[in-house]
Amino acid sequence: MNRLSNAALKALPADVVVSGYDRARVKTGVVHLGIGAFHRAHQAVVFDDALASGDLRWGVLGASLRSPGVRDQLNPQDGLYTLVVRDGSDEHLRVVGAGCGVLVGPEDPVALVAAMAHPEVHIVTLTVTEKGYRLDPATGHLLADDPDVAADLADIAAPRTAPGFVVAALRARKARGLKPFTVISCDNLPHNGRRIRAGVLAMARRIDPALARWIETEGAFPQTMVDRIVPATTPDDIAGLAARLGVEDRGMVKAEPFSQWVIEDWFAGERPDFLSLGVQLTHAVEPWEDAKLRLLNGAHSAIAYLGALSGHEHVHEAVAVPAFRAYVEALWDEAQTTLNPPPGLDIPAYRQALMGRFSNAALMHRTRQIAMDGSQKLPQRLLAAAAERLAAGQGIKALALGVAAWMRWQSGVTESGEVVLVDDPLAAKTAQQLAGVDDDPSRVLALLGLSAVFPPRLAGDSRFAVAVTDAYRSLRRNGAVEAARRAAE
Ligand code: CS2
Repeated sequence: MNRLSNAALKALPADVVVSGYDRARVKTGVVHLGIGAFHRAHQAVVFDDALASGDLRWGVLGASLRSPGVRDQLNPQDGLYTLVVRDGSDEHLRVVGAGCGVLVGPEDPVALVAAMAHPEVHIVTLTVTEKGYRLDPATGHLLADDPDVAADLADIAAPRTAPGFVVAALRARKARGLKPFTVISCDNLPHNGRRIRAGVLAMARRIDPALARWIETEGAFPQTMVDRIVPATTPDDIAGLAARLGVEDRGMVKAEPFSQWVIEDWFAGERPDFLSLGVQLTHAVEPWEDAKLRLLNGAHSAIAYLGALSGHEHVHEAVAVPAFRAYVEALWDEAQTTLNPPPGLDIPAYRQALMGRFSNAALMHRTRQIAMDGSQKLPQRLLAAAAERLAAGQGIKALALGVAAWMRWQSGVTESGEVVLVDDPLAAKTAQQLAGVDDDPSRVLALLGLSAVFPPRLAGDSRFAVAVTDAYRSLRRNGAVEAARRAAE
């Protein structure tokens, strides 16, 4: 079967939305580092809307910093892919044309740096995950002993890391008398802008202090809050879409209708008219980040571990279980007391909308997908709220069960005895902590010793240890569903 391409657009079914702008006239104004499904279903759609509004400066050159997979999906398709928006029985198809090609960093780092240093590029967006920032989680300092960071410091002309590419490209821009681009981190992390800025400045200082000073004064690294549920594409999704389109699209992404992007109003140069594109600009992103991470993502992670342990494969199936639904509400009751909601965010309405989003049966969002990389997710999703509640003398029954469910998942066995992969950068470390430790309180204690996950102050708080141990015991004795029911009482 032919692949999706410019030539194939004319023959697509009439109900597939294709933007009408002239792709041949689009300029590359954005370079995106880490071109996964989330970027394609979120930021790229906003840039596609900017192009469709007639401002042709915002084409996106994608870059993979690791493997050529996405390049091989998109380049043979002229950069085109379909966004499949699903809600219950509704399906809406749109071909996104903002992509101007994909480069693979490790194959030709010099070409990627040159593309980022082009005068028409004004924005560099990133989704490189927590690990991609190369910062020590405990200190926030650049990981100087990371071999890729060391290689970048030795030869910044051919970088390997995300901060390395930003430094190399900003260095080339400074040498050419250009302004810096704005660096917009779109990773689902608190203070994402500050993190990338810290890594970039630390690296630049080691390479050229004058460059670091220029970045410090001229550069812009806004914080952002990003939100859209984008489950991994499956081979069935690709086959189903091919039957609908009459051509094969290996780069498709599927998502829910909801999408939100809040960006700190801090830019170094040109940008699209974000406000008219539905993007919120603000001077205070943190209240948005906290609300999203602690309500949406906190519940997502807790339900992912509880659901996966008890054999619920998808999020919508898990939240259909009355005990899990009640538990999510109890978790939100706890988490919401730690929030300072931004103007315009109505928490009860937000909670109701979230439950609706989790219940979207057409997304088939796997609990095991969300369970991945838990060591990197727990701190901002569950632990920060738990620490704040304890400091205020409040209980943490529901939050503690979420933490205990993550701990229980680290054993790599579900309640029915199925052996599962613990897909996490710290998996070897957690396995080592648990080796030969049999009784429940000792297993909890062993995991609380992981300082990359649990801040020592929280791990050393006996109220926290007791609450998590009780929840862990309840999970082991009663199973996830009954433990959730009790935690919601
Ligand atoms: C999910 C997120 O996989 C996960 O960890 O919780 O990807 C979630 O779907 C998004 O943050 C929603 O914006």
